[in-house]
Amino acid sequence: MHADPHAAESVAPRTVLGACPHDCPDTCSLVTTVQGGRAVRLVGNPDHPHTAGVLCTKVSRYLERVYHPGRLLEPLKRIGPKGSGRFAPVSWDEALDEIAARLRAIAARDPQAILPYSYAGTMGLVQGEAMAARFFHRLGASRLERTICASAGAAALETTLGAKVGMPVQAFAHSRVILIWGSHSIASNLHFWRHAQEAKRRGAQLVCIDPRRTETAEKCHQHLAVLPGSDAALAYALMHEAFARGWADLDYLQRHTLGWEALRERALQWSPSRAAEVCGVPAAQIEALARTVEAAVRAGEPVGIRLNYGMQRTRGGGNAVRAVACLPAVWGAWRHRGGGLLLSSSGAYPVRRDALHRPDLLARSACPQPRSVNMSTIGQALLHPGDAAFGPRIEALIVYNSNPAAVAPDGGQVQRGLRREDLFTVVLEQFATDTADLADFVLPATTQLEHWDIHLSYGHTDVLLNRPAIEPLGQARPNTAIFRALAQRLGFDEPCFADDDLTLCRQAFGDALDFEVLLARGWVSLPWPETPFADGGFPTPSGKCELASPRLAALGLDPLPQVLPNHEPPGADPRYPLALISPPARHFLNSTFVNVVSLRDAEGEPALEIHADDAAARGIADGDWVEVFNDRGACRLRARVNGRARPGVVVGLGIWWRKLSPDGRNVNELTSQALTDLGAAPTFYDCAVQVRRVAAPA
Ligand SMILES: Nc1nc2c(c(=O)[nH]1)N[C@H]1C(S)=C(S)[C@@H](COP(=O)(O)OP(=O)(O)OC[C@H]3O[C@@H](n4cnc5c(=O)[nH]c(N)nc54)[C@H](O)[C@@H]3O)O[C@H]1N2
Ligand SMILES: Nc1nc2c(c(=O)[nH]1)N[C@H]1C(S)=C(S)[C@@H](COP(=O)(O)OP(=O)(O)OC[C@H]3O[C@@H](n4cnc5c(=O)[nH]c(N)nc54)[C@H](O)[C@@H]3O)O[C@H]1N2
Ligand code: SF4
Ligand SMILES: [Mo]
Repeated sequence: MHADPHAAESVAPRTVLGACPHDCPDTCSLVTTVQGGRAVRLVGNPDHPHTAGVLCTKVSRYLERVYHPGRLLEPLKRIGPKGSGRFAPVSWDEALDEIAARLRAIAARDPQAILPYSYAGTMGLVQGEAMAARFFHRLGASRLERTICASAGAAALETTLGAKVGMPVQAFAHSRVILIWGSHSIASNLHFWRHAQEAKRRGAQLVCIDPRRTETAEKCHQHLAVLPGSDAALAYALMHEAFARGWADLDYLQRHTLGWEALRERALQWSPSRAAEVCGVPAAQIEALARTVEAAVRAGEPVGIRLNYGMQRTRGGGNAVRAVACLPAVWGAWRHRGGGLLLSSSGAYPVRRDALHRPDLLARSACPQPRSVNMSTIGQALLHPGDAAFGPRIEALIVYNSNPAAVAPDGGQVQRGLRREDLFTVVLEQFATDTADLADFVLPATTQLEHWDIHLSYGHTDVLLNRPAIEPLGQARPNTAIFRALAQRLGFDEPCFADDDLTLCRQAFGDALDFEVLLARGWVSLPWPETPFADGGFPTPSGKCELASPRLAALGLDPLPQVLPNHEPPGADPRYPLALISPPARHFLNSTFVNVVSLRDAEGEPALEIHADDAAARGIADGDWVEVFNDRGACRLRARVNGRARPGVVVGLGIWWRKLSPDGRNVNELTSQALTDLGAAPTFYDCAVQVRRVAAPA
């Protein structure tokens, strides 16, 4: 006779290895303790070198999220007018049958009228775009351009270095100088910060380049509070100093780069004093930074740049990343362990996206070449009536792993689009988010503790496996199961729709990694060199670091990185003289965790940081309620005169849920749908506003 495994489990706790699913470069390894079928403890895996047993505050609270009283546990169907928040529970069969019938009817006219909308609510390759991609390919639905976060920087890296690759994160422990550029590492890249701290203990100089005086900036030796969108000018001034003062590594440039003479010519036009005007900082600060780098370069010591996405959210963001990506070549920094640059490591993975996503299924669909819709202009897209250029009006929206009502720019337009009575919206969610409130059907999704997945990272080069630790709560189902069920109802009988989640995990890398090791240990390190470009060998077509890009030249574009003004240059419009940036809050992850009470309490209230001079000029004191506004919209926030905002720049921290904000709106009321130079990405931090004091919201 066998013992009842559940009876045994109720006494003996067991541990399950998982992976943090969130959109964060650190991709931590998790250890969940389960007792009696319930997860009772969740910690960072001490055996995984990158995690080193440490989780950030938010994910240390992941169990509060999993067992949150607001978890969606049954399918819901809207019964009141759109946006009324009135839903009734229905069975899975009823929900899936009706959704399938609606999609079938729309697809019979034109499947492109159906649009998936998803991003990185989970970074998992399986619960992300695996079964979902298969489903939408087979249907012939519109494709979604997933640009909302990183596509400008990605395009820039691909142009200059050839791929989303860079120095290994652990090498920063050996850097002599670290430029933390457009990154609030303590909030959004904690496990890199560990290496930066170690370098600091060994005597390294840390420099932060960020308009905001973040906790990270406070702990660096130098802080350049540049204006948003001015990074390309700063990068050129640093190149100016290297070329003009004779410490550029001409040997490296000659052997391993393309176009360095042209780059030098342009750099010599960017003296520190010229750049200082664009950046809004004293020239002496730029010169001091150049001297810090020069001393290290002349001594043959490594200079590392931890570039992050903060700098690419303005009109010229792609070119800014290109300009910064030239620096390690000009300095010869790639030669040394601890030298070079890291923006993203995700290009290092031999992931088999075609095996997971099956784009070949398009050929079997009713629309083998569907149009693409940019997720960053979803407001415009939803309001578009449809025409020959745009294609059909969007009639159905299937949202998973994303909360566009809160996170997409120009929130007023997004609201109007999502509130269309004739739009059929299905939202797969764990919680009743702002987006779920506007759905026709809400389908309850599992959390990371309840499903299988496999993860790559954009901050290191390990693969992690996530095993389910507990049974799905209530009637929640993994995204994969929901798309499998829809595929079945639409009569998609290709065998790939029957693949289970563990099979999908195996397919992600095929034989490019040893899956048995992954199953046993939870993570596998892919080989990645300490000094990937010490001898050149860039993954560009030329094999060189393409400072001037032949590919851009062939398109008739400027081959060199450009210094582009913002769409809404700081201070240019007297009606809206302040530049608003809205970077992540430390205790939220985008709009995730805003509903976790302990984390929301840690953040306090939706706030606007403002410099003392800008506050005084408007009669605003710390703690006053203010309205931030421009032509697109307005929102009410609590003023914080706390020394973090520089003059001319205000900071609306974090993407609060609209419905958990004092006036039911958030900072994305202000942001625009204008796009970046490269990568067609949003320009969240390129946003001119005015601020005035108001009475407290009712
Ligand atoms: N705690 C926490 N961690 C997160 C997230 C979160 O919401 N909360 N979000 C995750 C996601 S999806 C991403 S993409 C990353 C984002 O994290 P990062 O890649 O670090 O990017 P941001 O946080 O957008 O911006 C980083 C810093 O850049 C500054 N910045 C703004 N504009 C400019 C500029 O023009 N130039 C320069 N030099 N700096 C500028 C901001 O003030 C901010 O402090 O973090 C991830 N990690
Ligand atoms: N103003 C401003 N706006 C921004 C930014 C900014 O800096 N400023 N940052 C932008 C950036 S960098 C990004 S990446 C985007 C992020 O935008 P989103 O990708 O929309 O990220 P989240 O807000 O975290 O929402 C993810 C949702 O997915 C859900 N989810 C998680 N796991 C699963 C799952 O397994 N199944 C299902 N069905 N759902 C799941 C979560 O509950 C959550 O509601 O926001 C962007 N918006
Ligand atoms: S959000 Fe980032 S730092 Fe926090 S646990 Fe997840 S991967 Fe680690
Ligand atoms: Mo992001």
